[in-house]
Amino acid sequence: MHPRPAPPGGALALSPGGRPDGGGARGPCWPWRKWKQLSRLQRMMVLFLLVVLMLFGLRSYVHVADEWTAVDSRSAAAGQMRPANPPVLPAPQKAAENPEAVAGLSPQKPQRHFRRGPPNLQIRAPDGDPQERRQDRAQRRAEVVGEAGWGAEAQRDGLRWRGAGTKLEQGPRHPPKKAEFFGWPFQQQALRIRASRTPQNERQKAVVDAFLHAWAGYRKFAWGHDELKPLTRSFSEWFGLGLTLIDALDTMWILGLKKEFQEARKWVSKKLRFRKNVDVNLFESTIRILGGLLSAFHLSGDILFLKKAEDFGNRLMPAFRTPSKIPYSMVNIGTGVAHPPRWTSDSTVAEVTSIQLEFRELSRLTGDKKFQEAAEEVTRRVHALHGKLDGLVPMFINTNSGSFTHLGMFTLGARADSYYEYLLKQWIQGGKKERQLLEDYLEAVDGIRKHLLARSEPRKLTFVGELNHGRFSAKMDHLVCFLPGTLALGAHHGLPAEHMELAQALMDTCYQMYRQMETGLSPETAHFNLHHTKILKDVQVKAADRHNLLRPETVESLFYLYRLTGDRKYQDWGWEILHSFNTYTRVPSGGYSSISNVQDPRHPQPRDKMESFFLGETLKYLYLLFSDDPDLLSLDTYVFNTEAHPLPIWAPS
Ligand code: DMJ
Repeated sequence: MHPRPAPPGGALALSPGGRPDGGGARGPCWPWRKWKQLSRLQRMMVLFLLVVLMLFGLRSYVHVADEWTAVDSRSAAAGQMRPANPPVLPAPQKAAENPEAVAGLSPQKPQRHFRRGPPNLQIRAPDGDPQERRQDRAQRRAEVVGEAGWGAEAQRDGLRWRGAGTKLEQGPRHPPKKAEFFGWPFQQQALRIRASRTPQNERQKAVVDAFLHAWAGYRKFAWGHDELKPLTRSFSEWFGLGLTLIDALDTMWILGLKKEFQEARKWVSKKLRFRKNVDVNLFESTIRILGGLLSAFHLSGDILFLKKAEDFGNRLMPAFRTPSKIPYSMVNIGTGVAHPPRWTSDSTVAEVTSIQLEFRELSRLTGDKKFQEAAEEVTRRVHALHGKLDGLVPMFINTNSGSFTHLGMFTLGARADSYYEYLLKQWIQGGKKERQLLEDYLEAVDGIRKHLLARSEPRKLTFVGELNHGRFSAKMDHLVCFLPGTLALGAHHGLPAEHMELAQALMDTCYQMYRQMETGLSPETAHFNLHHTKILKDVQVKAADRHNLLRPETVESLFYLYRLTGDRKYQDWGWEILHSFNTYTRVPSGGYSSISNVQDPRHPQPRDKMESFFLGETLKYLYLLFSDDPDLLSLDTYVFNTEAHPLPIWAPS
């Protein structure tokens, strides 16, 4: 039987229960007859319902299609170990060795260094959530039809929060920036770190095991929160931004934990939102969140991380709006209101001088100079200040006057430590051209030698003490144990050989801070014995300093010392330390916990907290320490920020 012709107006297609070909169980005319029997109101309602259903259908189709595209590109991206922009590029054959060359970035093709022309539309961001991809597509369309720059920027400004309050920041507008931002990072020659493809030795596998154990606890009990509380199987919030997850992203990539990385990446894409009424500490959030996102971007090549970094960087900028240009410690990333801590108008010197690597890199990647300018202005001002002692800086700086406060107190520990680290590392990052940074660093190392070094009894360990208005104190924070690594790194980059000698002497001391404790774990602060006696050990501990927070500085320095000397004793020391972490801080249900007493192996008193830097730094440096591959994050290609996030060294121009 031939179907009857469809009634005019295509009503069949809208008829509930009918088939588009006009057929049906009760004969072709049945639905039409029924339709005609309906009142006008009933027909309107049916039509309305159908339209609503169609709209829903269309929406879910678009969503599912987006998800599938994302899954596809994600699995493709998963095999790609591609830092987006390593300026010190490896020999091309290295990339060629890798069969998973990125489309359009074939190692055979000539290198395209720092090309800043119009974006190459063939090169797509590897991934992103559907909304972000739609924004990208809109941006690219605008560029194709010649709307890039002013038009596209205006369009994006509407989407993007910039700076204080709800007001959009009216910064200088530079039309070419967006083209650079979207185009150039993907046009670089591919350098892949071969982490997940390099066979792991037994010690590295033990680190991976430790990481997975820590991650399992975080995943089960603290997913998306700042820190795991492994004993109570809960979490604590500091900024409420998934701190541990972000800090751990690049560690997962380096350890070859692709599945875990992808799951975390999905959280960043779907859940991480910075439009939040929350105060963050400028320094801590810069080194952990901004540094973590930038490094994840470089290693994975996934633009999602760069976009998040740019968004976050913009939200930190109000911190620099102070009378002195020395930033406040705290900034609300939702309201854009920045302020010093409640009890003072000071910031610490380490805080304001250890954000430069990240802000400079953010400017380089986005083409937006404001980040770099704000951070470097701080460097310039601190450089010119009075109150230093042979290159050593006091611990506090006032955000109104821009001057040092609490003069006469000098330490390489808390509140000043990474000032010294970032002098050297910025100099390396910038291609060793910024002389002022180098001079300040060299002067400071001389200042350390002159004023802060001493030797303990009975083992004559060289340590870095503190100076308080001319009085020397034989006190050294575990934090100071970053120094051997930094000194060794400087020597590797051409600074005097004595720096390496001092690095080795201090490395012994930091190891002894672990070795001389009953648990094999260092206290937070050591007091060195200066008296000739055989009864006392070199390392003395006060009751208030007996805790261990799973800090990284010693294993960080062990990594540098092994990488740069090849002496295996450093690996063995790190292996002992990992063993102690596993014995005294590992919580069976998942995670590791800081402890309150490193001198009591029977009751180390777990504190119920796993700091984000245990995954971001401690385990990463242990893994790198046990690697015998100098190309795994080569020290000639990358510089690690103070939270162990590798950033590329810029090519010399
Ligand atoms: C980390 O956040 C960084 O290493 C910082 O430089 C010092 N404090 C912790 C680790 O101890």
